[in-house]
Amino acid sequence: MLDKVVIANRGEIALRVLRACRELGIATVAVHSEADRDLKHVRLTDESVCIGPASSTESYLNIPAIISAAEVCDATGIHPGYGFLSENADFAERVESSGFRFIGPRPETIRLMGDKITAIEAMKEAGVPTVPGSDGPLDDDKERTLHLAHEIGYPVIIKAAGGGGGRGMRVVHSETALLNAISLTKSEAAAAFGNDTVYMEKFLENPRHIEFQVLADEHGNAIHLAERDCSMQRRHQKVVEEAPAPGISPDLRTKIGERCAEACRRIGYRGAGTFEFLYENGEFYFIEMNTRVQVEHPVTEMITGVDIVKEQLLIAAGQPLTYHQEDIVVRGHAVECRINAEDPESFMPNPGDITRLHVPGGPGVRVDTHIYSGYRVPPYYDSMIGKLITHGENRDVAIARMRGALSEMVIEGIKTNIPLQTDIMADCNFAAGGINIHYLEKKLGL
Ligand code: MV4
Repeated sequence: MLDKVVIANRGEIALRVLRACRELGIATVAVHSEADRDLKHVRLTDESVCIGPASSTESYLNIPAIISAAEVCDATGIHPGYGFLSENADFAERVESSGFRFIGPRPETIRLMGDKITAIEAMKEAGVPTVPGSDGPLDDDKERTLHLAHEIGYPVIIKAAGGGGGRGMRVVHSETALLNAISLTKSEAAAAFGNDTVYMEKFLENPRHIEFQVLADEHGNAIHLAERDCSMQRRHQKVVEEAPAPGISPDLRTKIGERCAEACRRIGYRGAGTFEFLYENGEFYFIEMNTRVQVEHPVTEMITGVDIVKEQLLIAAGQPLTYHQEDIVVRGHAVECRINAEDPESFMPNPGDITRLHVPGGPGVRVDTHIYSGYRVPPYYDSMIGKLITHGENRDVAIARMRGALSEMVIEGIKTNIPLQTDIMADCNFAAGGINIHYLEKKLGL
């Protein structure tokens, strides 16, 4: 049913999707930009099509070019990876109306989750705990808005319905600043997302970012694969992720995980998905759902043994889930360090030629990367060039293996954030577990 898949992405995730396809005997079509002819997956794929110039808008975001490539190659499905068109409901719709399977949720589901207000509403109805807030859009009634903020209690946060991932939000600490903050957020949202709808939530001051992985098939089955802690971030860019989240009891994991799985059944979710929560004082608060495979999916794969990308392909092919909830057991602990081609001090991207490369190995070490010795990192795309993932029987072992892996890794010719990651792995507060979303920026003195 899925015999040939177009990989509508680049870099490490394109290679990850190619490997999953190969394992399932699915042929692959790499669609790539003019700047990406030398990508590793382009060399390994069955077929490839150049879909446009280096600029993402003309290649990886070029919907007609990607669909044409699928037609020319007689593909059956399209895997969007993460970023680019992965959460674009219009793309998913055009893929499916052109007769291909979109390897992800139904377009209506992507649209439902793309609007943060409808997403929260759907989750609240399904029994997923949410942040106290406006329960819908803010209207023009200033008195009512002021009253609402008073009821919720300051500080509050104003968020754009069309935002997400840290875009289009503003914290308000007092009544005097509220109405002005709302108008500013509305005009920014109108310009950025073409939608000036905003909502209000209680602002949580020192939360952790914990997310639950789910899988759902077209036959009404849904399971959760426990949670990841992604609190180690800078400017909304995750730097280190781990699974499971330190200090979350098996009972709480089951309780929240089951709520997420039940929500998937209720909305008829299809594919892999992530429920993002803020976690503070022992409570989970849903904020957003991601309808794609995420960068940090490997830490979940390492602790559960489930191949998430393979499951995405099987689900898209109409098969029932390979696993029941009782098959899912958390084994040990996994940590992921994102490796970026960037200046470790300024965080500025640092593309260029990789003149020498040595990758780490040994027990519990996984390297997800598309780079090779002689590869030139182009300047046009995200600076992430790979991920180092370690697994161990407990968190200390996973971290010790990550320290070893980072020390073995040699990347010459470009600057990378390996020194920063080495620093984080030596940090005693990280070692203790449970740092919050502000920790890294404070540590870096921002
Ligand atoms: C919040 C919050 C505090 N309280 N919502 C930022 C990204 C977007 N996904 C939601 N974000 C936040 N929403 C309430 N009610 C703090 C953040 C936030 C954050 C969340 C996750 C990871 C990193 C973050 C960094 C700054 C702010």
